[in-house]
Amino acid sequence: MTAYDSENIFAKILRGEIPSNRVYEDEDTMALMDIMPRSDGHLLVIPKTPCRNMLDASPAQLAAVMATVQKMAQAVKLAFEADGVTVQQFNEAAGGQEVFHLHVHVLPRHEGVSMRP
Ligand code: DGP
Repeated sequence: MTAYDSENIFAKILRGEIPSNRVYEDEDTMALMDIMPRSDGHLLVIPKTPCRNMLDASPAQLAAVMATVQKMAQAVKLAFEADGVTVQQFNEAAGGQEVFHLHVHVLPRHEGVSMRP
């Protein structure tokens, strides 16, 4: 298992070293807008504690993150009058992961509108 690197972007955001557009926060998780949105309202949910991805997450981290994902999916569906919501999550470079702090993408979707690349 690859070690957690505390210099990743989301760790810096959690430490307040770089700015972010936070839309939700609780004791265990935070949600922020994605800087490269693939749909309007595209946001990310992250745990506040160190975790590289789903492969090294604890059951408690996963439970907290997924509870927030559900809240955010319900919220963006309403806020963006979406027809549906895509939830995505990538693990390791070969699995499409670019930032190595666990995060789940929440993307509001509209009928007939493709996600941007
Ligand atoms: P991935 O690891 O493949 O799930 O992609 C990382 C995502 O994180 C990508 O959608 C862009 C987003 N992202 C990268 N840097 C930042 C940043 O500094 N702030 C925010 N809010 N999002 C970022």
